[in-house]
Parts: sequence; C-alpha cells; structure tokens
Amino acid sequence: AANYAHVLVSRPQPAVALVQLNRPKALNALSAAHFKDITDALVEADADDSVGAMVLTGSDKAFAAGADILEMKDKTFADAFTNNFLANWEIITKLRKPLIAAVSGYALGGGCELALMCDIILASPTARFSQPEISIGVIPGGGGSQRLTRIVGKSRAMELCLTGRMFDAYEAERWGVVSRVVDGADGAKKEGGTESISPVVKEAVDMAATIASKGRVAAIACKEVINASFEMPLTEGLRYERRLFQSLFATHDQKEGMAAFAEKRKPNFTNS
Ligand code: CO8
Repeated sequence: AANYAHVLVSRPQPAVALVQLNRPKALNALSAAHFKDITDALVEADADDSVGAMVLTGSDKAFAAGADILEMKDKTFADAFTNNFLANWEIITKLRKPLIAAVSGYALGGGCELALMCDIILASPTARFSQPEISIGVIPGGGGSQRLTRIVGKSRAMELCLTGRMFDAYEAERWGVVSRVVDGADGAKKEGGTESISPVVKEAVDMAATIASKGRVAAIACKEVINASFEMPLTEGLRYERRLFQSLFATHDQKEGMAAFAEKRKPNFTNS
C-alpha cells in the first residue's frame, strides 16, 4: 500500500483493509489534502483483488470534526463554484466493495456526512453526530440534507440541520442512522502489541471479514442493488434486483454455494 500523510492503512485481516483518519491535532478535520488521502486510500483498497471489504475509522476522540473550517473560511463563491468545491466527495459513493464506518467520538458536519456515505455504520457509545453547519453560516454540503433526511425523516432532519444539535449513539441507533452501538464491555481488553484496537473497530473488522468471506461477485451485486433502491422507483428497483439475481446463476460461486448447502459442507468461494 502507498504511504499517506493523513491516513493510516493496515490489514487487520488478510481480506480487510482498515483506513484510519490520522490528523489528531485538528480532530480529523477534513482538509483538502486529508480528504484526498482518504479517497486515494479507499480507491486503492477497492481496486486491490485481495481485499473483500473495507473499514473506515477515526480516533477515540473524533471520527472527523467536519470540513476544515480554517481552510475554507476565506473561500469565495467564484472559487467554490468554479472548482466545484466538494464534488470529489462522490468518489466514496462510487466504491464497489462494502465499506463499514466505525465511529467513536465526534462525527460532525462533513464527518457525519462521510459516515453516511459508508454502507454500514457501527458506533461506540461515545459517538456524537451533528450537522452543525447552520451555526457557521452555511448548510450541509456533503449530502447531510439528503442522506440524513432519507434515513431519519423530515421532521428530525429539519430539527438537526436547523439547530445543529448533536445526537448521540443511541439516538442514532434508534433512528437507523447506525446499525448498532458496540458496547465496550465485552471487548474492552486491549489487543497485545503496539497497536490497540477499540471494540467498535474490532467489531467492524470482524464484520468486514465476514463479508469478505462471501462470494465477491454476490457481495458487490448486493451493495449495488441496495444503493439502487435510493435512486429508483420500486418497480424498477425490483426488476433490477431480479435481473442481477438471475445473472448470478452464471457464476461459479452460485454453483459452489448451493452445492455446498446440498452436500452439507462449507462453500469454497473463488470470487468467480
Ligand atoms: N476545522 C478546523 N479545525 C478544527 C475543526 C474543524 N472543523 N474542528 C476542530 N478543529 C481544531 C480546532 O481548531 C483545535 O485546533 P487548535 O488546537 O489548533 O486550536 C483542535 O481541532 C481541537 O479543537 P477544540 O479545541 O475546539 O476541541 P474541543 O474538544 O473544545 O471541541 C469540537 C471539539 C466540539 C468538535 C469543536 O472543535 C468544534 O465545534 N469543531 C467544529 C465542528 C464543526 O462545526 N464542524 C462542521 C464544519 S462545516 C462542514 O463540515 C461542512 C461540510 C461540508 C461537506 C463536507 C466537506 C468536507
């Protein structure tokens, strides 16, 4: 893997890439250079045949405290418009392999939006989310008004984006923003060696390993159809699902998966 100034990339399991935001002095505020490292590292992992799923995380204190306010405060409209400020955020939503966010601490503004771009969010009990842009004279710019609204509904999205108030891990779980809060109690032990891994990151890595152990073609197709449900009317979405389902009968992994069930053994997927 390439070396990045603002992210750490590791392989906690053979088929899992872990990308960790690493700009601790600014609580992982997303400067342009930081964001480029994040997307480059994820694109690199997405293209790596040995990777089946990816995990994105920050530190215990902050997943990411938003766009870098100091960097953008003097930006002009002409500059933001001409250079299509924030358009490169779409790179993350084009990744094909499943991406899990493991969120501890602050996930604010662009940090919340970054988590919302991932396929699954796991939160530690310390997670704090918000769309605080209204408090600095702007509005969400990385999908907060769109993705968050689709998940939590209009009234809550209005409240959150108009007041900027923080919501915690348990509210996020109740509303379906995160799939689960991972409590530290049963996994609080620090792993040996120099690297310690928090319970939520460990859970995300284990989940990514589980996903990576399935047939790759089916996993990518599964992510694609679920994401399509946000873009398509139901009839079209159902047709798209059925067509992709049918097409998987052309794969080795379908033959292997169903044969293994019939023979009462574990499948040996070859991602083909
Ligand atoms: N940008 C730049 N620097 C930041 C940011 C930020 N968003 N957040 C924290 N920092 C820096 C602080 O300036 C400080 O630096 P220094 O030590 O040099 O003074 C350091 O991180 C530590 O921060 P604090 O001293 O403030 O730490 P506290 O524990 O007192 O407070 C908070 C933590 C509550 C997270 C506080 O720092 C805060 O409110 N930060 C700003 C949160 C915010 O408003 N985020 C939204 C930004 S706007 C946005 O994201 C628009 C999204 C557009 C789409 C996505 C584009 C990337």
